[in-house]
Amino acid sequence: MADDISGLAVSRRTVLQSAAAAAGAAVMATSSSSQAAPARYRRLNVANPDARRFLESYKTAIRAMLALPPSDPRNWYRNALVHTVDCPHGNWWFLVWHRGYVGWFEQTCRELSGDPDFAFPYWDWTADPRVPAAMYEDVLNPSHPAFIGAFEDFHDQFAKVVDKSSWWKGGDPFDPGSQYAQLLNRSMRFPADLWFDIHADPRGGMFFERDSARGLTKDHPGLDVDPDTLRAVSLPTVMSALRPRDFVTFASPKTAFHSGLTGFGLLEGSPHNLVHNCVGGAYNAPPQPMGGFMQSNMSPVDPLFMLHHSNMDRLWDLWTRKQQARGEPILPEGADLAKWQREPFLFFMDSKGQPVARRTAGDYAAIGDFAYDYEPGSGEKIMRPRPGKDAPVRRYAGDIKRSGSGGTGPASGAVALPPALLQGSEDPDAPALFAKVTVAVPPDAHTGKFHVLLNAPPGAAGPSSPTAGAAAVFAMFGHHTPPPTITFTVPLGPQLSALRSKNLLSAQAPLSVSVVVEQTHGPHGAMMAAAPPTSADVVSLVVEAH
Ligand SMILES: [Cu+2]
Repeated sequence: MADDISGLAVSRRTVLQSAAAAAGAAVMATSSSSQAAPARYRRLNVANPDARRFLESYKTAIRAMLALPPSDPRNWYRNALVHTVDCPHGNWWFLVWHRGYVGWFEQTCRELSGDPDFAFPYWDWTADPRVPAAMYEDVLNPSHPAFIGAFEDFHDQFAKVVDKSSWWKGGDPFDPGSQYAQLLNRSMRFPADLWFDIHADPRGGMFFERDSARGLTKDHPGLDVDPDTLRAVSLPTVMSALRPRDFVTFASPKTAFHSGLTGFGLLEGSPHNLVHNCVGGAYNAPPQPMGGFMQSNMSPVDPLFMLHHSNMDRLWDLWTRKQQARGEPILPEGADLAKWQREPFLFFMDSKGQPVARRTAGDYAAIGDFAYDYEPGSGEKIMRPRPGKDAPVRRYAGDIKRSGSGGTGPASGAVALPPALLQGSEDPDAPALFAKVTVAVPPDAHTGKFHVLLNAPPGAAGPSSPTAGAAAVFAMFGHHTPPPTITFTVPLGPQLSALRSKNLLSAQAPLSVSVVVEQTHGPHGAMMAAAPPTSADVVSLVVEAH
């Protein structure tokens, strides 16, 4: 088992584990995502002095994993490769897959650090939008010499183990329960495809040399290098992201498989993606390094990944507790629930280097026997009591006003809303408005930013920066085949108040929504030659009052 990359071997032991997990599931169903019983482990804010002990344990675990041979599934880079071949982004399995991934990895750190209480600290980027200073210490910094310094060395060390791997062997290509079928879904037909994606893809690779392993450096650790990222992590954005009242709007849109990308909820598409790209150096200006693992599908090579994703998981747990407190659904509903629950997750490995027995999305819907909870952090005020029950979510379909180029302003959609919704209200319990905007993705927009504008003035897609007046900014993340269209969930409330205060909003006129694409980078972090922002075709528009 330790000799190849395998998740397929079903031993008597894993069968027994499955039976135990099934028995445990009945018990787990009574405890919520947010731990009805006291948790055994606590994920602390990294700024809490008590988190120091866990950072030291994390260092011990990282050193141990870097020292394990490539044949051991718990090797540091082997773990990152699990993310490379199986991570979902831009769909409704994003949160639940990463909960499983970080949860198993935390157990491995507990095992290899010898710290029986180990739990990941989380990086609350809303409270402190800088890479935590401790993450530049020792092996918490991916530029430390204990990490592999160049792609050639990485390839030399791991080519054999990838070649021998069972990932591509013996699976039924038509059975989604086989690893082989999962890999084919993402066009990884054989090991050479993986190596192409990691290194040879002219659109950008995933491996970064030691000197540019992290784009934000000790001297420049701030997310404020990019004002859009700073806004994406701000409290108003996080509070908006917690407002949706159904799982799919809060998370990201439905897809058929977890390798598919269709669009982004606010939490994933804005703070999650922009923090990845920003820490990965994608928004740096020379001479700061433009490279960095965090912008790629090998992002778990940077130890900061686990702190970023613990914060994402914290916000999911917070949203879940809010939903429970109000008697609202915490998971997909109706026929969607079974579809979401049975999606196979086949690549996770446990703290002994064995394939895990919990192999579906539904196994990670609750924190369950990972048994951690969170020290409270930013966004907690969403838990304030609310009088009465909320009205049902209302939907308003928009028209496509002008699609395609040729006009003076950007292509847009328009939606007529009841004046009461546009007039604004001081009531904090007034419905939160979200637009679900679907745009045709320009072929070169893979690394760009998407600015969603309300009532954009003519010329908003011109050469000047489109950032002022955007309702939200989204970015793509990682390496996924760009789909023909992509849907963003955009909060309207804050931008409507801004327009109202400038007398730029009529409660009677339809609201126009448009999307401007700002190209930021070419391959491998090379700066694009000042490409002017372009307008993206809006192909559908719905506004929802949550
Ligand atoms: Cu991520």
